[in-house]
Amino acid sequence: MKTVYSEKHRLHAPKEELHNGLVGPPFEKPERAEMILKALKEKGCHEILAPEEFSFRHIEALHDPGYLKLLQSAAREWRDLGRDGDALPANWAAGTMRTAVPPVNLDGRLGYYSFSGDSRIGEGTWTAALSSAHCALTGMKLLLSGESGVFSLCRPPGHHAARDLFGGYCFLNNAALAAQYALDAGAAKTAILDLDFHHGNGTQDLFYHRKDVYFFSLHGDPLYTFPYFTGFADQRGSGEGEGFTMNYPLLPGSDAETWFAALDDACRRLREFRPEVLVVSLGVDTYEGDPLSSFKIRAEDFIEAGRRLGALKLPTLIVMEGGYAVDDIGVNVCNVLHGYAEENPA
Ligand code: SP5
Ligand code: ZN
Repeated sequence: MKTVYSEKHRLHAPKEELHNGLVGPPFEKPERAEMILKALKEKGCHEILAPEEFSFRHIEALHDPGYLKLLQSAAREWRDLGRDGDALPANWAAGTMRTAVPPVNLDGRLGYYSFSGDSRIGEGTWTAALSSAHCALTGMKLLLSGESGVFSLCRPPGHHAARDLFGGYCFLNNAALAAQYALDAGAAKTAILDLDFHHGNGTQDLFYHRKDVYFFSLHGDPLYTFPYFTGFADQRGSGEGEGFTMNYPLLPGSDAETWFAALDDACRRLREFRPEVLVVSLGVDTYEGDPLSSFKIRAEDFIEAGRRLGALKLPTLIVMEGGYAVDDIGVNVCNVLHGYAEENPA
């Protein structure tokens, strides 16, 4: 299977992360992508390609101009204020506070354009995030030129990023940008199936009012799980998009049986929708050994998950999202791709 990978992800390497009230070593780190790449190379059946560059209009199609400016300037503005380390938000508008106008002040803007305190913007974050988006766009371009399945080894991940919000380690919504690219290239309908342990709030938001992108997400119940305020079963889309968002919140500790039942339901609805292409937001943080999550998916279950994706017989772009058990992340991702390829031999 063709894999799109850029070394530029290394330019985003936050030194620390706020977690459980303490600043400690980051969960989202360059080793994640490097371990996946290493496992793919050991398998020997993957062709590794560098991403192409794409016009900025593809990014501007889904993200807000003021937001994109902040991503590009925050690290420099932070340093110009005499501060060390990476830019980090610490103030958010909640409840009835006024959000009509983006603040002038940097701390104000960092909060205005984010929803969580786990993500930092350093000198290289923008270059890495843009390159990650280019990996997804390149993967979709390959898919549209006739490949049956492509893997975009994106880092940083993307599914938490909304039109004008970063958070959950995400800055640009790679999967959403790829789906939009497919529509711009002439596809009438696409679907995004999000298997990351966390709800893909950014992707949901971007397409909530639309019927041309059907968004499915299996994730930890938001009453117990980050990002807490989104991903409920009664969120089904609105306006034209009503019925084109489908959430499967699952209780903490859910095992493979529960997860596959939800996956099968999503696959059944997905077949009925008949999209021309499928984008899979692949997080392997559903793994039983993941330090951030609580599902009980075993390494071998990921092979079966790949088979179910492959059995849909749709041109499929698999986009990397989360997964923090770094020692096992390579095997887990390879297992999904292997299962997919079993159903779709080259
Ligand atoms: C892409 C992705 O997977 N982003 C996830 C971001 C989660 N960041 C906040 C995690 C806080 C979880 N705390 C749970 C403690 C479990 N021991
Ligand atoms: Zn996740």
